[in-house]
Amino acid sequence: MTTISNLQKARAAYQPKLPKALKGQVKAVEGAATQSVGNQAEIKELFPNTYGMPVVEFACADAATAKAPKFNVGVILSGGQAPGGHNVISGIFDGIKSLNPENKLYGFLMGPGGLVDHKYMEITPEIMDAYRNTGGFDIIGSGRTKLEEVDQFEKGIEILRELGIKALVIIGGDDSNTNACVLAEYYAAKNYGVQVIGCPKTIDGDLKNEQIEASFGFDTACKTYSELIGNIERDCNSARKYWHFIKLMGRSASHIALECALQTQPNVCLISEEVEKKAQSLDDIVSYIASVVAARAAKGNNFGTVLIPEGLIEFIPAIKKLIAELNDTLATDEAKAVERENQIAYVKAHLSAENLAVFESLPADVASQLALDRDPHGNVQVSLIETEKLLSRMVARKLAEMKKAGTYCGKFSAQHHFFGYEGRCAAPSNFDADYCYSLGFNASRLIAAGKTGYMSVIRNTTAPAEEWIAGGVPITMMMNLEKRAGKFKPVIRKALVELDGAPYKYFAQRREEWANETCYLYPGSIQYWGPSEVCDQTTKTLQLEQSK
Ligand code: FBP
Repeated sequence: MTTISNLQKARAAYQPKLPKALKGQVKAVEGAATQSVGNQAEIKELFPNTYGMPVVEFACADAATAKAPKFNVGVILSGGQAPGGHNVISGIFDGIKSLNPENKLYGFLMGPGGLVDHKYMEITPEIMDAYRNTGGFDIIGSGRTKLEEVDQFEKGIEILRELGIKALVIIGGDDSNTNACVLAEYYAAKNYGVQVIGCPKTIDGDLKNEQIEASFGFDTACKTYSELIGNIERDCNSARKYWHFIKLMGRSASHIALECALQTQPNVCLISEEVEKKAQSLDDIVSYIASVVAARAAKGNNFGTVLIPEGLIEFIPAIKKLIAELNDTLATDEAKAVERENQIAYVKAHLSAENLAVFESLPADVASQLALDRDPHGNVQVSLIETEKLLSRMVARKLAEMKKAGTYCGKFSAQHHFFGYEGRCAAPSNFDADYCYSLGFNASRLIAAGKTGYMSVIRNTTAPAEEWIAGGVPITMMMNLEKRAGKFKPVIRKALVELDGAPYKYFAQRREEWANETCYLYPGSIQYWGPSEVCDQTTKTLQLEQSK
């Protein structure tokens, strides 16, 4: 018997808000032809059938249209979990049923691999109702199989045909949406008659650009981490004896760390993009933290909080260079054949003298993580590197030297935390519940309009949901060529924290005060019912970016 909590029961009854334009009949208004953000000639050549398509915006249509002919849709959840995934699916479900109640939605199981291996389930109304407004991806599961080979696409079309599926929606991050575009192009080139639509997911917040204001899940994940950070700040301000080193998920980009800093005002927050810009070394970073610890100690405050973005290590220029050479070294067939226990010796034998020196200067656990497994998209698995412990160890050493030199006279005791998996499956905030449902419902309208190779996009998101703008953006528009696993590949450009952007500037102007004073903010838990200024606020990042 399935039991659910009272909160889940009450939350199941929540009806997510939709933009006005999606509430009745819609018409697609098309803009001008588009171009990719970089390498236009190359991207055009690689995507001859899906390049240059116009941006689409939906508007209310006056005339009611006849019931649409029946069609089926498939959906895939790809990559790391993000709050609101179930609502994207319920948006697609309600969207296609509103076009024709006989339409069916099939979910492919455990990520893109389900399409290739023909593992699927029909999402019935009863199943759908059990997952509305809940966190997690457990309705169909997720996975990181990379869809990039022709035989995978061909295996996919077999099952899509068998199930009468007219369109596939891939819910994923930058890499998964890149693959969605490759699949859309392949099916279009072959005239297979199956459309592919992407949806922008990732707690990391790095899938955003002029067209996409935010990836879903970022809002809830940051609010969840900020609640925990606020609790730790209050504990540390009560006991006054610990420095808390908190690593935050987010892969390469520091959007999550920055947003959490804006919500909680910690004593230190490192921003990887700034470290790279200023060409800081590990020692520079350690010296900065130690100087804040010493300044607070001089006022009798032997406590504090330090936020560390997960990808920090990759942005230290010397380490970035090392990772680039490691990526190329590990991408060869010869390297792939090396036994795991011999891999470190193999890379050491192949590194340049400069990179070998950096490699050998790192603690053994960090060095081996950089040299070992990549995820299926070729990324270093930064969530496995314990930067919070590495930094606190090095700060303790630096403070000991400062004590000897008479420049520090405090006590330093550290606690370590890693907040990542805690936030990825949280029940979606009202913003994510509404945003995700709208993204899914909107995807059903892109399918009905016959679009393929588009990403579902909802804009104007700091306004009330009624005023949100719904439409689609050709995925090729967001692409450029980047080096992956030793080769240049078409990929969606990842959005890193912009140092001339409003969120970073707001933080940079206040961080000195936050370092020296104790100005903690305690955001508390996500609220679902109550005044709109408590329940329906977007992230501070989005508010600052849209200057509201
Ligand atoms: P996506 O990019 O797939 O959304 O994943 C986000 C993320 O949570 C990163 O922040 C983190 O580095 C990574 O997934 C962890 O991956 P895994 O779940 O495979 O451990």
